Amino acid sequence: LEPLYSFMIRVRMAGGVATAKQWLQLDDIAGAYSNNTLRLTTRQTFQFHAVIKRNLKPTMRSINDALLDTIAACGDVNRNVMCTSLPELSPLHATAYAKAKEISEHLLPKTRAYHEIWLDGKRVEGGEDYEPVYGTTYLPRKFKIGVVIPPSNDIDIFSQDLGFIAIEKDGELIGFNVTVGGGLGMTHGEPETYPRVADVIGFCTPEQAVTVAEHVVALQRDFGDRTNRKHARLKYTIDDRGLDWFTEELSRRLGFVLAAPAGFRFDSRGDRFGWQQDLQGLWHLSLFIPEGRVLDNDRARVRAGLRAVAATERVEFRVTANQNLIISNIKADDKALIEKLLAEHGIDKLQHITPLRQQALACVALPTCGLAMAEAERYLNDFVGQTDALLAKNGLANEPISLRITGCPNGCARPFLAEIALVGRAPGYYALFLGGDPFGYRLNRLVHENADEKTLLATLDHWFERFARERQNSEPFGDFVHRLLPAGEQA
Ligand code: SRM
Ligand code: SF4
Repeated sequence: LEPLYSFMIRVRMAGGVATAKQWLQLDDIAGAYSNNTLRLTTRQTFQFHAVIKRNLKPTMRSINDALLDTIAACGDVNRNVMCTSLPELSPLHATAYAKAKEISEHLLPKTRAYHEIWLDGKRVEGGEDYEPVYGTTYLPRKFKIGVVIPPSNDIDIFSQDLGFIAIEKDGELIGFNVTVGGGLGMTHGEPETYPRVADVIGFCTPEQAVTVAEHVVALQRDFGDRTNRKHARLKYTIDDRGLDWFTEELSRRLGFVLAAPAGFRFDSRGDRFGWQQDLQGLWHLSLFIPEGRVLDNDRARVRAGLRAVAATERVEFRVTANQNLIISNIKADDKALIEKLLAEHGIDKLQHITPLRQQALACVALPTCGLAMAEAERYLNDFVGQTDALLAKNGLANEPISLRITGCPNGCARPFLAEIALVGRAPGYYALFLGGDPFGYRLNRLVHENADEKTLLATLDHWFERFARERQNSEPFGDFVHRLLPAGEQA
């Protein structure tokens, strides 16, 4: 008798866009083969949890029937390409999203093995497939790409191995600033592993973007560390050899030099909840989904409600990088119907939340993540509630502060870019980091190596009290802590 192995399956979905039909099919899979939930991820896609071994093939086939797949959602290849999801910037969004999709398709492994193993099962003639980008060795490690449209930095562009910052002129996309070397994973107590924010290295035209992506990936394929997986991301290749070496090698391979970066500015990172109308007159509704988990429980019937919305077939869905959802492309005449369906399932009531909760993020962690040291998704609701109470006590109830929790230092909810971050060390214990900025430019700093809940809350209370008393003008919380906490000092 074999043990009851269960697996996580992640869908590939560039930019997080799914049709209503695909939503219904994914929801069917959640019911038939998974644990009756859909998990929205921080890279804008879906995960199925608790898929037992004998259901792997039927699940993969059903995903394929939905015209989606799981190719390159994991592994040492380019992962799900992210793209800003705010739809009101439609003209720019359409071209930027198309570019994200093109990069995603271009960097997809060409191997037929996926189809052989999971779908038709037939061996494809001609032996091993030729991999023009990945070669025979693939990459030393995972690789992440994002396309962001200022002023929103919803996808945390500085955390990506390779980023494209859309630059516009008179409402048209004229090109991208290119960023390289972001990455967040680290290991507690091993300073040679560290989170790093990306550098802006230049500007390329929309036509050059795919070539730039291919050559940056190939450069990492050729120079990334293949002897130590903890040192195998692009950020370490750049730090070991220097940014000048990197840009020169990239220019040599491209056959041209990137232009000087254009000016840009971010002014937000969270989702803009509620209704928004785009320039074509279509409506988009950004919904808060607690902990990014689409399920029915005593708070609301989110899964049933979204299924009912999808069944109208008059909408599209966009998963945001903050594990929320945009119901998209709604005609004015259909708005009332969508609102009615959401109200019938209690989803409207979930939307009345504090600014802290609006931005709060947690990774999956326990019970499904094998690397988790502490709770995250299941702790978020409780910890946000307690932190909100402290903010209210200090007269700060409406402060839009970013709070992120992960079960370990791999950084799946991008904690090191938050103003407040809890990073799991052991059950009930977290390292506390403070002082990131609100828009994702700066890393936060360690203020407690190993704190229980009481210590975490006492430390936050101390900083909130000082913030309420000593902040300068409308200085954000993260900037305040960053200003007052000398480098290297712990609370
Ligand atoms: Fe992640 C590994 C979940 C975004 C850095 N991540 C994992 C695994 C697969 C655990 C494992 O290897 O056994 C987690 C599955 C847990 C579960 O039970 O579902 C996991 N990562 C997630 C998700 C689902 C978190 C979430 O709650 O949304 C995100 C899925 C993204 C996706 O759709 O593709 C997720 N992971 C991230 C991010 C954020 C991002 O990409 O924007 C990061 C930090 C950015 C980065 O990569 O530097 C991230 N995950 C990691 C790492 C550390 C990599 C490193 O360089 O050290 C690992 C561990 C590893 O690769 O060995 C990891
Ligand atoms: Fe798991 Fe750690 Fe990622 Fe959380 S941060 S999902 S605990 S690997």
